[in-house]
Amino acid sequence: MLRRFTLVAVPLTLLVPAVAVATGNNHLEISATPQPVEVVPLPCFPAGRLTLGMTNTGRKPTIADMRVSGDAALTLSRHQFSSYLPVDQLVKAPLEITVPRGTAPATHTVDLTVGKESLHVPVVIKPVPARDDVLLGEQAVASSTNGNMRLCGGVDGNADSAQWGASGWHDNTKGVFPDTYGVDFVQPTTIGRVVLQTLDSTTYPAAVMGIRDFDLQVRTGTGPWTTIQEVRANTTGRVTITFEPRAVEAVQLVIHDSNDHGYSRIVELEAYSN
Ligand SMILES: [Ca+2]
Repeated sequence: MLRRFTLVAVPLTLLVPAVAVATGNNHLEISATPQPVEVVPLPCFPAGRLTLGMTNTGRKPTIADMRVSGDAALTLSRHQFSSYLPVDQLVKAPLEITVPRGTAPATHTVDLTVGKESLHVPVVIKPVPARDDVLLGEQAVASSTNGNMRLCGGVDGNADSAQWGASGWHDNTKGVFPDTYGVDFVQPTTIGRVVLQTLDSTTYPAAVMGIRDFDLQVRTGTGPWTTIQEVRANTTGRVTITFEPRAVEAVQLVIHDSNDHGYSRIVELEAYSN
């Protein structure tokens, strides 16, 4: 009798699980923005970016597992999005979508599934855009890349020093030079002007944090690098170098020092035919 009485005395709240696993319930909303999402088939062009969302419209917190799948043409940065879901609160996660160079323009689909709920998001593969800046989106090559930065950050089309953290590049060998950063073209490309935007913001002016000493080099075929120009004691944010246009297969900066003698910081490297 005593034992039975003890069981009855357990507070009712402890018998109800605080968290239930969602298995195809009707109290969950899946969302994704934007729709459609657009993707450009270049190796360093900014990826198509979807924000995935789950909202628990039930009366109790829950845990949900979203399965993320897509057509074979698409490379997805994640295949699952699992989260604890409080009631009536949108929980979000990013999904980056890329496709290989040469992928034909078409509309594909990313499928988001939670239990029996699913959402089919259109993914539009765009033609490669006409570009004045022939480095934009092309394959960047660097001697090293700091773990907080992106290799592609220097050729992603964003030259705004204020967005340096999300859209710039620097090496991973603090205080050790030279560092190199450039692009390998897939076919000979004519350039006659190169523009470097080094870090130059109100907080981090070029004279304090920017690249100071560097060489602009180009390569033709498998031949050795040719130095086009040497720049020394630079303190400006934007440096333009013009020269007799020539067809090259690669372009790079060899950076010998920065104004803080730490990292080689590039917000954007651009090249034009004239
Ligand atoms: Ca950039």
